Parts: sequence; C-alpha cells; structure tokens
Amino acid sequence: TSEFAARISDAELVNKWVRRYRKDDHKGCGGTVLIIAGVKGMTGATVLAAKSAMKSGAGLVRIACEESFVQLFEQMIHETTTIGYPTDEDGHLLECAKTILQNQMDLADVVVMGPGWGSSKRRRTQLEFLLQKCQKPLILDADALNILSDNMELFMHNNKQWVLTPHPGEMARLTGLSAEKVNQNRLDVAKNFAEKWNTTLVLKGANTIIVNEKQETWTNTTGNPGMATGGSGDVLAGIIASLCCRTETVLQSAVAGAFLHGLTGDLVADERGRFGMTSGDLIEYLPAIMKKII
Ligand code: NPW
Ligand code: AMP
Ligand code: MG
Repeated sequence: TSEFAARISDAELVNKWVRRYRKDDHKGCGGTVLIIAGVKGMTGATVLAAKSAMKSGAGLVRIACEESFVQLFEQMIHETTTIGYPTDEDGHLLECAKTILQNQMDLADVVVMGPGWGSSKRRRTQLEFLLQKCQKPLILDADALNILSDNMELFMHNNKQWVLTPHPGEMARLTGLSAEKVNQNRLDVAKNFAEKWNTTLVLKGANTIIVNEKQETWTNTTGNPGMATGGSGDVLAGIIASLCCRTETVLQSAVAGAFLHGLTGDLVADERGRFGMTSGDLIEYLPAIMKKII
C-alpha cells in the first residue's frame, strides 16, 4: 500500500543535513528567525516557539508584535529582541507598520506565524498582508492554519517555501475532512494536500508525515504520547524554523525538525517519565539532543 511510499527519517540522515558550527561562526551564521505574533491569552505559545528556535541553534530570534505586546515579550524572554508595529484601533496595519514588517521579513532567514496568533478579524487582515509580502521560508502553524482554512485563496501567494505544520484537528479544517478520516489515511491525505496546494506539509501526531510538493515523503517514528501536551507543537515550529537556517531545503528542515523534536520527547520520557512532560521540558532537553545527533 502507499504506507511504503514514505522513507523513515534517521539520525544519520539528520546529522548529514544539519550544518554544524565552524570555528569562526558569528551569530549571523546561525540564522535569524522572525516570529510574528502576539495575542492576549496565548503569548506563551510565541515564547515557546522563540525559545525552541534559540535552543536548537538559531543565531538570532526576533519577535515582531503589535506595540501593546512589546513590553510583555521583553519581560517574558530575554534572549530575543522585540519589534513593535503600530495598527489603527481595528488592527489594520499603518503604512509604517507595513514598512517595519517588510524590513524585518527581508532581514530574516525564516519567518514563523501561528503560535500565539489568534483568529480575530484584525489577525486575519494582518496575515493576508504578510503572506503576500513574505519572500522567505515560512513556517505556518496553529491559528495561521485555521485562518488559511477559511481563505484557501491565500495559497496563490505561496512562494513554494511554505511549511504547514497541522495536527490532525487543524488538518481536518484545512481539508474539510473529519480528524478521524485524516488519521485513518494520514499518508494519502498529506500527499494529496501537498500536491494540490504546492507546499511542504508536516502532518503531526504519532508517526508524523512530512511531504513536499514533489511528493518526496518521509515518516517520523521518534516521539511518544507524553508529547501530547499544550505547547508541544509550538516547540516544533521553533525547531523547524531554526533548522531552516542550517539545511539546504525546507523539506530537510521539516524532516530533521520532526525527528529531533520526537527524540527530545523520548529523552525527556526516559529521564523524567511521560506523565507530566511539558513543552518546557522539551526546550530544556533540546541542546542535549542537538549535541548527540548533530
Ligand atoms: P478532540 O479534542 O480530540 O476532539 P485546536 P489547540 C483535534 C495555542 N496554544 N488527533 C482535537 O480534537 C496554539 O498555538 C497556546 C485527532 C480538537 O478538535 C493555537 O493557536 C499555548 N484530533 C491554540 O492554542 C499552549 C486532534 O484538534 C482540536 C489531534 C489552539 O490550539 C497550547 C484541538 O485543536 C497551544 O499550543 C490528534 N492528534 N490533535 C500557550 N501556552 O499560549 C488535535 N486534535 O482547537 O486547534 O486547539 O491545538 O490547543
Ligand atoms: P500540537 O498539537 O500542535 O501541540 O502538536 C503536538 C506535537 O506533539 C506534535 O509534534 C505531535 O507530533 C507530537 N505528538 C502528539 N502526540 C503524539 C504521539 N502520540 N506520539 C508522538 N508524537 C506525538
Ligand atoms: Mg499546536
């Protein structure tokens, strides 16, 4: 069956794909990850993604957010820089906000949108602008996917460097299928979507499927159900983003990211057990896994 059409990722392959440090590396060499985010109630998701990018080897992480969130992020995380952009009271981007965001996207090596995004009208309008203007590899997760589900025409801006990271619930929204149907036929659902929408897709859950628009398909066997906990997916988005700066293709960063994320969960399970595993634990153990594999 088509189950055999996917290759299984492994440590040797990931080791080969991910660029190590050179003696004279500076922070620019590790890559700049830009996370555009900021919504009341879910700033934690943004911080988890930012920390995960740092802990998996990014040189610089920036958070761009509406101005009212700058102070909050500056207090929550100290390793990143924060850039505020102004909006009118309906959340429409002012002209100078568009310039700020365009500059930041141009300066970055990769952009993340979704963790801690929200799905209000103002966030929808902002996402529309950003998807049109972003020329960089783009990791789309969580609410960015939910907004896309209602506006599939936004795919016409796909610069072919998009990585979508839905869990089966988000995949259900993207396809109009039920989450059960998605899980019954994970490989075909993922492949069909990647081909139809000309994108790289990471269908999360036990045995994550990674597939690109050329139907190059991988399955990931690391990870465990202890990882089914709030924020785990936000950590994955941060890891894939930082790896985008160290691999040749977004497909490699997605395959390597899923592998390392799962292996980190397996290490946490070994050391601390599956019960009570948190996304903070994953972040804490990431450097050990990077050391072991890369
Ligand atoms: P159920 O419940 O089993 O019927 P949502 P979310 C389904 C942010 N977060 N297999 C599930 O179905 C995120 O960034 C913020 C099958 C349910 O229908 C998002 O923006 C955090 N079904 C936002 O919260 C930490 C599955 O999907 C639906 C499935 C909402 O994200 C937490 C649930 O998904 C969180 O990351 C599976 N494997 N997995 C923070 N600290 O700020 C999921 N479903 O409604 O998209 O909710 O994933 O919690
Ligand atoms: P999210 O639902 O966005 O927080 O993402 C959850 C993350 O945990 C994804 O990377 C999943 O692949 C991973 N995960 C959740 N449940 C399992 C499981 N049973 N086995 C392996 N990985 C899992
Ligand atoms: Mg999620």
